[in-house]
Amino acid sequence: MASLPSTESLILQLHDISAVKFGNFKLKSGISSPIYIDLRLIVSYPTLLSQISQTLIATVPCSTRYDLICGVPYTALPIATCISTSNDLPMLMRRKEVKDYGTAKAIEGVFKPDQVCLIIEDLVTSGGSVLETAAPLRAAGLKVEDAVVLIDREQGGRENLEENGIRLHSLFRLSEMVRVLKEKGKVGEETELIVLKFLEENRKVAAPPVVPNSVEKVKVRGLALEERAKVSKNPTGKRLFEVMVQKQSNLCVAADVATAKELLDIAEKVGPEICLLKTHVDILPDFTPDFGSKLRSIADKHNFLIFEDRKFADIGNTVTMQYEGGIFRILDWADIVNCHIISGPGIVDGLKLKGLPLGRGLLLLAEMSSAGNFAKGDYTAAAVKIAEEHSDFVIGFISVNPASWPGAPVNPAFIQATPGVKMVTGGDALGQQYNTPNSVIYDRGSDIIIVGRGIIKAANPAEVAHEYRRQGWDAYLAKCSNSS
Ligand code: 5BU
Repeated sequence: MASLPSTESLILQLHDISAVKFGNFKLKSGISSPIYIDLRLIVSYPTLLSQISQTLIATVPCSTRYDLICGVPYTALPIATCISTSNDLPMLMRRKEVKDYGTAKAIEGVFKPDQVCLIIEDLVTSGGSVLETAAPLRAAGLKVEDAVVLIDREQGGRENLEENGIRLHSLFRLSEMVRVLKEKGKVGEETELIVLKFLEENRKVAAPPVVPNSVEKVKVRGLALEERAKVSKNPTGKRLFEVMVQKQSNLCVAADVATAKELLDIAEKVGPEICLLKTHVDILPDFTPDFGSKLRSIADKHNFLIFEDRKFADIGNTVTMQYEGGIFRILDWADIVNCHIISGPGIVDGLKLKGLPLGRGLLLLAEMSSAGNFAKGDYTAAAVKIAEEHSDFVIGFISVNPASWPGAPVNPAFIQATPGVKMVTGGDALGQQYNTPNSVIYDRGSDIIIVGRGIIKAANPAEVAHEYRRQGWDAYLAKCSNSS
């Protein structure tokens, strides 16, 4: 293979074909820039295109693992194609506009979930375009850990991508490009200083949030969470939808820790990442009457709701007492509780008697995650019927595969929350069964992932919660951006 050209030679060639322009330009990110780089031109110079492609892929450290590549549309598509054909590397294509006919895929090409995809980009400013491409790839189950770019404009893209779990590798940086052009007499000192000053003053350009409707013309499958907040008849149900939107989170952490002290500690750590915290208050040996108010103040600080996974199962009269009284006084501090429907609709009447005046909400156990459970078929259908009859108090369901229910999706006012979630599928020794965030939200039609041990047993729960939140939310966005 011919030896690779130097960075300097590539910079000079780009200048020669007028791909580098100086003046006053408005960038996609909204800022005005004294330098503009138009890499679309390189398709007219096949030798340069090929040189750039080969040098670009050689920039990725050997230790980086990837199975596939995907170019950010459109400019990087020919670069990715060149890399693909010259290195026999399979490629994927991300559609900017998702088709509303045929197979309606956001990603074209063959892949398996958990394969690693390297993103190829021509130029990075805020990193927004790379994130727009990473979101549907991740939502499809692929891993995206690295991106390689020809030119890093040094305006916060590297940091924005890092925050989203993507390492950026660049062939060269904008300041380096200008320095070379100045050294070779292609631009004057004044121009160099203007560009360097501009870079200094614009070190951090925020990446626009990846909201499919704002970046692409797409059809929404079902109603978006904002709309569902409007149709929920219960104040807690409404609030839960609103918090999800505000925090861009569909993550509920199951805080099954050994003590109340640890629970408050984990709530504080994962608080910024979650829309909901789930408790089993009866496992806490150091429970004290002020537990509820302590947890409430953390919930208010981080804007999440509290769900006591009490699984009431008795007759209506008994559950009123269990809900309100005893040592735990759940009604005082839990926004949401849940119940089995094994005892019939009277259980909902009982809980509603106490909960509705305080604006609380109830989830019905329509399905369970454990192997061999009996909550299926007619039982699940009965839960939906009871929910419809009490839609002022019932806010939704504990479910596992609501997309498979007859007549799915059910009334959009109802929220679906799913336990048994981990980064990898599998189970535990006692019958728990796990699915991934993407399969729960995207394939199985749920709204909220409930994650316990996947987060609380991690060395750094806050970091891991961040990753679950990202994957869960990406899957929701991908679901929105696919037509039905
Ligand atoms: P895990 O550590 O992610 O397996 O914890 C799951 C949590 O969800 C745990 O608190 C269970 O009690 C809870 N759960 C569940 O796993 N499966 C169900 O069907 C229901 C609740 Br309902």
